[in-house]
Amino acid sequence: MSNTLQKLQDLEPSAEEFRAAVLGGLGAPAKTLPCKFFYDAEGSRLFDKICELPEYYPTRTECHILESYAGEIAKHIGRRARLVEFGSGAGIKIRLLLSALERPAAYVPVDISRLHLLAAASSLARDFPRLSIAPICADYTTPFALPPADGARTTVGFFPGSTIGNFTTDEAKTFLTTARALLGAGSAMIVGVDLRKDASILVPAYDDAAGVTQAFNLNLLRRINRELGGTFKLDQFVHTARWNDAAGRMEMHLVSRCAQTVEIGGESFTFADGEAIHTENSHKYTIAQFQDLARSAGYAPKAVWTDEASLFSVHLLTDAG
Ligand code: AVI
Repeated sequence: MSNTLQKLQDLEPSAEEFRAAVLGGLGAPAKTLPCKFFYDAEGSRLFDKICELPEYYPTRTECHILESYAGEIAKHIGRRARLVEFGSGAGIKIRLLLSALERPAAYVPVDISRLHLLAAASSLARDFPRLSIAPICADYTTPFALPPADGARTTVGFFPGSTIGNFTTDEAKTFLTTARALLGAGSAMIVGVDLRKDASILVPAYDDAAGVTQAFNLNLLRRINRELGGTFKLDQFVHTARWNDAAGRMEMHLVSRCAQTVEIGGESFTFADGEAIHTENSHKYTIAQFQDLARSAGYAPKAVWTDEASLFSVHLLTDAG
């Protein structure tokens, strides 16, 4: 392991937080589970597989945009930048930026999945031996502090993958506002945002023929069984993906195949036949809608890059002061 890889700052969410979220979500009149808990080791592995599916266009389209415009993005950012990535995952997209930047000063990957984070940080440290890497294991929607910005000229947030779409619009505004405060005065932010498009492209992206997204969705129930002593029978739930036009979002649900009762750590939850657990929203924005959202959070939209088919967008925002 390279000595440019700093000690992990570990703020991984506790089992108690997971338990409270699950009991609260399944106890509500319309059952929900927070999508941030998809990403245990198996969920992270399945998500990496989703990113390679032919139907799931966001990852390859965003990578194509980043590859095509990395030089332009690097010019906007300038030399000796410190990059802070929210939800760094496998750390593939950051390589495209780091390779184009002039003498990047540091990289701070922030991710909820500790094993995934450490593996990605070690691999990056091997490939960028002069880069200081300071991993933080945390839920980036909760407060955490950045390490000192030794020698960096500027700090730039990186939030790719359209993960911003997994928030409600209010949550997205709160996230951007909090991130702007964390990154500091004069900072910038690069955000990947999936664009609104026809449901005939969106639905298969969230319900692929190989069943990987189905396994990803159902893995949340497996995680509840393993970590909270749940009794979910996975074959008694069906994965569904729907486009909600009024809300401008894809939704994932797990629908009960029959009337049944599930126990979780001593509590019982009843399901009617056909009752759904809403597990994820994935909002899709127009460019103008997202720029308005960014302005409402104190950012000035500086530039936006898209692919030829206008499937996906990458926005550069700067602190409006
Ligand atoms: C992480 N996030 C942006 C993905 C999305 O597209 O909303 C998660 C995902 N859910 C199903 N497929 C991928």
